[in-house]
Amino acid sequence: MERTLIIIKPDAVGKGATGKIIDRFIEEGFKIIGLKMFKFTKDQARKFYIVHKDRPFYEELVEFMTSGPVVACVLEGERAISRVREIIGPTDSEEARKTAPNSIRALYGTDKGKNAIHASDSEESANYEIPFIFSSIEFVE
Ligand code: IDP
Ligand code: MG
Repeated sequence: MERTLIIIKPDAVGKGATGKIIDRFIEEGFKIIGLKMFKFTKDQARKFYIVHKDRPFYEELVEFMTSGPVVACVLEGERAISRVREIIGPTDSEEARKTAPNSIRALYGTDKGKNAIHASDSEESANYEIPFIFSSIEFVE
């Protein structure tokens, strides 16, 4: 069993897609073991995305991720990290609509920045991201 973090981003929360996205992961067989809504501060968003600090889109990403509330879930399942990445689709929502039309980014994303959802991309990132957002008493098991 593996754990991974997803964050439903401000664009998707704002358009009312939170329930549909969570339901998709339930239908795909994942167990939700942590769930919360919150709003990132700029400092928190910068730290969460610290691996991207030298990328040209870093400040745009921080602005976007702090523009409204987000909903984070810890999902548990076999090969959860890679399976969830598959379900969310490629980073660019337009590309997702061409190559993975049933992916979450194809269905709810707008472009490469406003792409509806974050998911941990490796065991290393899950191990950084899950305790960044959740403390141990917030898990249901
Ligand atoms: P990922 O979310 O598919 O793992 P990353 O390359 O890790 O994609 O980028 C993190 C996030 O930064 C993306 O989900 C997206 O919101 C944003 N981002 C990535 N590339 C661009 C870009 O070229 N312009 C604007 N925002 C971007
Ligand atoms: Mg990434």
